[in-house]
Amino acid sequence: MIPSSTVRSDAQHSLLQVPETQRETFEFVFNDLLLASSFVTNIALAGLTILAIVYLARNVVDPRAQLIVISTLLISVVSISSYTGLASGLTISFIEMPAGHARAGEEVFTMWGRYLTWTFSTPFILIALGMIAGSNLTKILTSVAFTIAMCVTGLAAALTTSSVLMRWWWFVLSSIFFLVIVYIILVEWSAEAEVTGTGELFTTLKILTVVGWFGYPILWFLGVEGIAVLSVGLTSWGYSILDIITKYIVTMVIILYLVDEPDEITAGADYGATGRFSAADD
Ligand code: RET
Repeated sequence: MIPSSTVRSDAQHSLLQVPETQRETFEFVFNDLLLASSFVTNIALAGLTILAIVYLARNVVDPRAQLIVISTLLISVVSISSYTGLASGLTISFIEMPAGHARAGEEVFTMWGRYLTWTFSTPFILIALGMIAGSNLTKILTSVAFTIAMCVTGLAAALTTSSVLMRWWWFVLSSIFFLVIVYIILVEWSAEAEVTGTGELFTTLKILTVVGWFGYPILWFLGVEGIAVLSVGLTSWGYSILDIITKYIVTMVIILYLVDEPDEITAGADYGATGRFSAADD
């Protein structure tokens, strides 16, 4: 008997043809309403989040509070660019899966641009969280370095076509790096936030972040990159929904807290000054 995935693949080959040019990939995306809407919705939400931040935080003057605002802004700046890359067919490819994969030998739709751009967005989430907790540069930069490592090895997992074992080994490596970040958030920053006085806000952010972030490897595992039990459209919507929680909702929770410039967050006009400038000179 011919496995159903092979039949589907043959049908896909003859009916749709596996896209080869960027134009064909672009048309493939926009012929699939579920897939296209998962990209377009996020372009709209990232744009709205940018506008909301600019409007709500327009009166924030403290440089430390501003740094957190800018960090949240950059999450959506990366996101709108990331989803534009996906929607335009630029950061999507059809990749032939190796023997042993559930869709071995098939050209499988891979949204590798997601893994690539998380490399640039997740550091800004962590900078904002670490600063809210009142953590030090060592821990913030450690979390940033590990999230970059996690995303790049996740990208490698998705793009490796030589061996299914090597795909899963990349996945394991990426997951180990992920656990370092989870440890920093749950143990180090949670304790520091209590001392800083941002414990309550941090608890909300921590739950949204840790629960949301665990969804990504689960989706990778269940989606077409992993054991392939979820369709491409569903996987993409899964990531898009997780992005809404871990980026836009987290951002709005942070901004609504920051606009009042509470003492727990601010550090005075000289914060981070690189010259002899001082607020008193004004
Ligand atoms: C991958 C696959 C390999 C194993 C692990 C993963 C984790 C990804 C995470 C992504 C978070 C992304 C966010 C994006 C917001 O812009 C790469 C899926 C552990 C945790 C928050």
